[in-house]
Amino acid sequence: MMTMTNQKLQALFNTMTPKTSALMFPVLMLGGLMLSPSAHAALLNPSFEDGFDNWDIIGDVSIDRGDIGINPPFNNAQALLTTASLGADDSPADAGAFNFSGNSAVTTGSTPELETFLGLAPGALDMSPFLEGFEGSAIAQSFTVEEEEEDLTVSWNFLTNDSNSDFPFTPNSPRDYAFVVLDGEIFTILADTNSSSLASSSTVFERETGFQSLTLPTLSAGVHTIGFGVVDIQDNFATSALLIDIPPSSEQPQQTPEPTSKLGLFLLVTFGLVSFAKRRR
Ligand SMILES: [Ca+2]
Ligand SMILES: [Ca+2]
Ligand SMILES: [Ca+2]
Repeated sequence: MMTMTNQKLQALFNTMTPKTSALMFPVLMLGGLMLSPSAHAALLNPSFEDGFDNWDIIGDVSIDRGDIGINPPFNNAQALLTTASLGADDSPADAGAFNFSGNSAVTTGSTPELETFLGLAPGALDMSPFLEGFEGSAIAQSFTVEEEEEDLTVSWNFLTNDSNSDFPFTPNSPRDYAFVVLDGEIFTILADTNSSSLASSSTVFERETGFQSLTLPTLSAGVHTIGFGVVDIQDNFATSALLIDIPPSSEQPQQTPEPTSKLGLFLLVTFGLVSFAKRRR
């Protein structure tokens, strides 16, 4: 009985195979096209919902889900960067009180770890010979822009325990700051210790700007690299931080099915064509 069934199946398979193969060819071609990598039009994982997937990070960088006391502007996660702490953390707080990742910020200037990560020249983050960068943290991502890509808008919030310089040669000069790097150049300073939008913060930091938006200019088609960072100026003390979040809508507009659903669609099309062929026979 079992043998008969197998023979019947084998006979059925033999009659079907030529036509099935002929049908499979265009379907496989279609499947191959569907399974090819899709064109990524913009930042991947811009909203940090997948942690730092697709991002490069250096220094004290962590995913914050509102634990700092400020909810992420988009969905449930935001990037938190600080200038803590190669040296002592902020007095009188215990060491590490303003470090959220367990990884220390990295050096700038003569040992330009931060500049090198961002494609900047050593010392590029110094404000002046008397207002040098000391340590900081950054995130960066390289991404491809298609011609029809919408402009990228970033939400940021600068938080600080620092104040303007009281150094005799640089009285009242701003110190720590947060910045954007685009394609290896400092594109803009987001905020510094002198920013007029700084107000008292409900977080562990003394002051914050609150979330603000930055829209980047329309980028040419091709590969670009964007970076965000925060740096200690003049000394290692009085931590500053930067929150970054980017709307998930700026993620690739050309949505394609996931591999699993692609496989499901492929099988559906294949079996659909096979049954269609069988009905015709
Ligand atoms: Ca988010
Ligand atoms: Ca520091
Ligand atoms: Ca500082």
